[in-house]
Amino acid sequence: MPVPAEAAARYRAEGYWRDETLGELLRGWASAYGASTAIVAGERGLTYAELDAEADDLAAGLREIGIGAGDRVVVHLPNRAELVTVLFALARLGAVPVLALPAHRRTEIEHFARLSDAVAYLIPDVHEGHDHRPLAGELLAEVDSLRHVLVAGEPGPFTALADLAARGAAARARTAGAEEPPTAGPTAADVAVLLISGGTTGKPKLIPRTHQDYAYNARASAEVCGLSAADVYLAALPAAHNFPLACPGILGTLGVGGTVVLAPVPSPDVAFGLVARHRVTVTALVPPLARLWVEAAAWERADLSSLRLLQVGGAKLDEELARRVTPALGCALQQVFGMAEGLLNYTRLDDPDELVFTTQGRPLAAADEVRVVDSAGADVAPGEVGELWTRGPYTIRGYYRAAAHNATAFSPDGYYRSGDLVRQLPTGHLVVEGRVKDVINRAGESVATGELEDHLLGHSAITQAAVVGLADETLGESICAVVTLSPGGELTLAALRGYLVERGVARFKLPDRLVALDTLPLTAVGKIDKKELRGRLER
Ligand code: OOB
Repeated sequence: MPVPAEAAARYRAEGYWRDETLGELLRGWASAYGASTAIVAGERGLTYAELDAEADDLAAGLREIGIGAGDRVVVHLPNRAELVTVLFALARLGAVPVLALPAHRRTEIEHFARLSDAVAYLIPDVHEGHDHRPLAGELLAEVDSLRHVLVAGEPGPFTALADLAARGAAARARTAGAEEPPTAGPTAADVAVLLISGGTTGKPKLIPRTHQDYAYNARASAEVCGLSAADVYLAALPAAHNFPLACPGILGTLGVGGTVVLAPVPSPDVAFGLVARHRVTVTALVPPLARLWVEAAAWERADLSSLRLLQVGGAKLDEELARRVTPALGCALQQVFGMAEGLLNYTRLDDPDELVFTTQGRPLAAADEVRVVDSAGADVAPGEVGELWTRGPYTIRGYYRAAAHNATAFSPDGYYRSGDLVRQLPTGHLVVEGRVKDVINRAGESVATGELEDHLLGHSAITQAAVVGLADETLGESICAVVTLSPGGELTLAALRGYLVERGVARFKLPDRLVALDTLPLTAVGKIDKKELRGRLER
């Protein structure tokens, strides 16, 4: 689904799109910052020059086994150096990674491999106690397009990435001095990565991001965060996700000559040590993790003094938690409301505190077009709640191989219908109010779950809240409040309803059921997983 020629010409003329690919960009960074440390993973450190050379070796090795321009490769790696080297190697070949998340399992991986006709599947040997090789063997036998399983670590019956890189290095040595083979690399308009949609319904979609749009995404995000060569970015979230990868994340940090530290897991017990050891200045978290960090900072003895910025996004950050970030962690807070489909909203470093605490930021680019519309697709009055529609220089015009879905997910004039309910302030900042599909229809009345969740979080005994609609014979849907409670906290349904009435919440919005859990289920990137909750409670 290409961007119409007129808009494309404008994005080029206005400097959003440059004639650059991720592979070429790394070449430039290596010549500018060659001896600086680009990546730290465990005990391993890679300079920019080493990263550049390793990407070349791997690209040559991949080429040796027949992987080339346009081929899709399902990349299923945790936060290890190989994830970064492979991304650049594939970029140089014009091959396209499908960026699966570590928590994905057979259902998702098989779907990605079949949908993309992937030729290779790239896995770690064992990660977090899970051996990835048996499933890889099954998929290799079952998915027709798959020809290779490549392993970061012990390969078992498959091919080790390290061997492939060595083979590539040897091939490169053989041809050194000879004329560079006239391999046609990708162009800036080609697809660089296929990201996974965070969609809450149906099977995950693949999101084609081009070299030029993704390069802009990372570069502009780095600018908004004031990133420089002095910054050390901790990739705590799974690095295959858009947020830690390019908002500004890994790519944005490398673009300014900074250092990326890859955390194997995002929990404070591991991550705090990395912050102290590597003098981390910036990181990004989803709200449930931000809560853990804020709480852990009170009792973990770790030197977090290097941190200057914590980005929080991926799901709504409640105001009360937002206000605790700076006192607890000693760094500034930035809210990020983004989507793999493109549009990114950031609170700015010089925004007044109130905007940082109570909004999810404003669009990154002047060329981002944002509409807030009602169910008929008409603009709502300024400040009213409606669905966010957007198009712009780094927002897709269609999902990959999804013609039927695209017909409804995008407007005829190319706006992405995000499904997010928002209101926009006069400053341009957006406040996320929930999801269109997350409205419960109880006995004919509409109840926005986001609004109710905000009220629940105002209760002193409640630490986390998710409101879900459950199928109900008489009501159509009933309202179920699922919460976690603060230590020693107690709550009954009657007391909760009384509290909500006192806050002026209409009676038809009161929960029919209250469920207190020790922990809420999380998605692959760590957001509260309502789909899973609903399934569990309806069983
Ligand atoms: C990020 O990307 P995805 O693709 O995993 O999820 C996108 C969806 C949005 O449509 C929205 O429903 C929700 O996640 N979301 C937020 C939010 N940030 C994302 N909802 C409320 N407040 C926020 N701050 O999640 C993502 C991509 C790039 C940067 C940051 C997050």
